[in-house]
Amino acid sequence: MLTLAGFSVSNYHNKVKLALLEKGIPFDEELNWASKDEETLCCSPLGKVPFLKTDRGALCESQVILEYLEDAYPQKPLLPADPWERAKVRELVVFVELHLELVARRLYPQAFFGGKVSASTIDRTRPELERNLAAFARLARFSPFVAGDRFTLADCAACVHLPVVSMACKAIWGEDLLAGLPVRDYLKLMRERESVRRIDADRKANAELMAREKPFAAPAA
Ligand SMILES: N[C@@H](CCC(=O)N[C@@H](CS)C(=O)NCC(=O)O)C(=O)O
Repeated sequence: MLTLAGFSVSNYHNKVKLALLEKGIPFDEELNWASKDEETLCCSPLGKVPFLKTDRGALCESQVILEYLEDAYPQKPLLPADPWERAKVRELVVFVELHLELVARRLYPQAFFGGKVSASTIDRTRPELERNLAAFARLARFSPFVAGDRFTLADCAACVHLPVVSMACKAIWGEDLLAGLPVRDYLKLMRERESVRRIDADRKANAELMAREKPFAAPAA
């Protein structure tokens, strides 16, 4: 049995959980608030979540986990068979994470966790995000899924990261920099899926737990 360790407010945790649910792979979940204890570091050396416990050992880094699941559980594939189409799906995952999520992540301490981000970081992040979003608009298909006409690994990433990027922009600038993209309609379509509804319900429950157990960490990413 696979065990997914992490917490359900985490977008990277939810990316992997979505793939597990979509592929119909049985798994358990283990709550881990990105601990830095020895047991966690043995599984995920930076103490980041998620990580996956398997009967062969632990695996960290959400994208590596997703690729492992594709290889080890080929049923209900979330990557197309054609090498070019597979690469285009992976291109979108890398693009969303490297150029949108990781750029917006600089804002999270202030946007979500009651901290402060320097004015210079906020100022330089906005044009960078605007440029990267315009570039993403050229790649993303939204027809109706982010990489085309079927649900893929790119949706596992886009569906969990885009709302967080959007919330961070609104919290910092009072403006959704993603408003020019069809993200609202896309997320509405995603929420028709049982897997996405489960992710949303678990996120809400975990956010309440987080607020109780970690009073200074507001729920967000
Ligand atoms: N590249 C990692 C990113 C994972 C990540 O940043 N997770 C966050 C939670 S959303 C985390 O563990 N943060 C705590 C930390 O960085 O110490 C992946 O794809 O799994």
